[in-house]
Amino acid sequence: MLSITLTGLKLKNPLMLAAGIMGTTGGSLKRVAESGAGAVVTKSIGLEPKSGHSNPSMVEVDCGYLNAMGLPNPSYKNFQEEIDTAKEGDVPVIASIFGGCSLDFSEIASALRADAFELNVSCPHAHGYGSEIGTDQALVEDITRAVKDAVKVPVWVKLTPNVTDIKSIGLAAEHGGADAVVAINTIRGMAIDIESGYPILGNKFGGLSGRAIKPVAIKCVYDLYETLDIPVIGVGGISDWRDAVEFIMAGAQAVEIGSAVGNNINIFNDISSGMEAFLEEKEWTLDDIYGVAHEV
Ligand code: RRO
Repeated sequence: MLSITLTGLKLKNPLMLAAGIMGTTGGSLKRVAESGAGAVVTKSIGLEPKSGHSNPSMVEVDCGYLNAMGLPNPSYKNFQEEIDTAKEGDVPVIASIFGGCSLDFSEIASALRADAFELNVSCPHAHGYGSEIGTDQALVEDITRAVKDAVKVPVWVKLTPNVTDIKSIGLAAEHGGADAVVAINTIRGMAIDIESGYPILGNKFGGLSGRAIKPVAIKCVYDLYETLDIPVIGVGGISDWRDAVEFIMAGAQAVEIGSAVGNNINIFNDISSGMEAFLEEKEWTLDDIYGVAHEV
C-alpha cells in the first residue's frame, strides 16, 4: 500500500533514514533498514578522514536539537565496506557525500558503489563545504552535473534552507541534471549558557533540527514542488505519521526522518502503520494525497 518508485528506486515505503543519524557504520544502517525504513542514507562522507568540531557538538533545545558535528567521517577510502554491510538490510542505501568543489564530489562518487548519491551542499557550519557552496547557483549546477557524469545511479541534491530563495537553488540542481532534491538540511542556530555567558556548542553555532523546523521544511517542499519538475524529498522535524502525511500533501514524494530516530528506532514501523490506517480510513492512496495542498 505504501510502496513507491523514487527516481527509479523501488521502496517498500516512502520513509527513509536521514543523513547524519546512525549512518556512520554499516551495522547501524543495517539495523535501521531492518527496523522498517524504506531506504537509508549514510552520514556524509568526504575525501579525507575528519574528526569534526570540538565538543559539545550536540545539545537539546526547545523543540529540537542544535548540532555542529563538523562532518566527522572516515573518508570514502574506508567506507565501501560499511555500505556493503548496510546493503544486507535489503533496502536501497544512499551515500551522502560532501566536498569543496565538483572534482571532490566526482572523485568520491565514482569510487563508491551505492544505490544513489545525496549531495550535501547544505551543512550550515562547515567552512568551505555545505551551505558555503550550496548557496551559489552556479556551483550547485556544476557539482550536480559533475556527479551525474561520473555515476549511473540517481543523484539527489540536499538543499539548505539558509537562503532567501530555495527555489533558485533547486532549479540549479535540476539544470545540473539532479534526479531529485531533498529539503531541508538544518537551520543555522545558536545557544548560550547564561551561567558562563559562553556559546554552548564547541563550534559556537550549529544547525537546528527536530520538531521546531517542520513548518519551515513544509514551506520549502511546497515551494519546490511548484517550481521543479523533479521529485522533492521532504525532511525536517518528522516525528509521527501525521507529519509524514503533511509533507506528502505539501508535495514530497518521500520523506527522511532524522532527529526522531534517536528516541525511537521503531519509528519507521510506527509511521507506516499510522499512515496505512489513515489512508484506509479515508479510502485514499498515496497518490491521492501527493501534493494535494496545491489543489486549493
Ligand atoms: O556533520 C555535521 O555537523 C552536519 C552535517 Br554534515 C549536515 O549536513 N547538517 C548538520 O546539521 N550537521
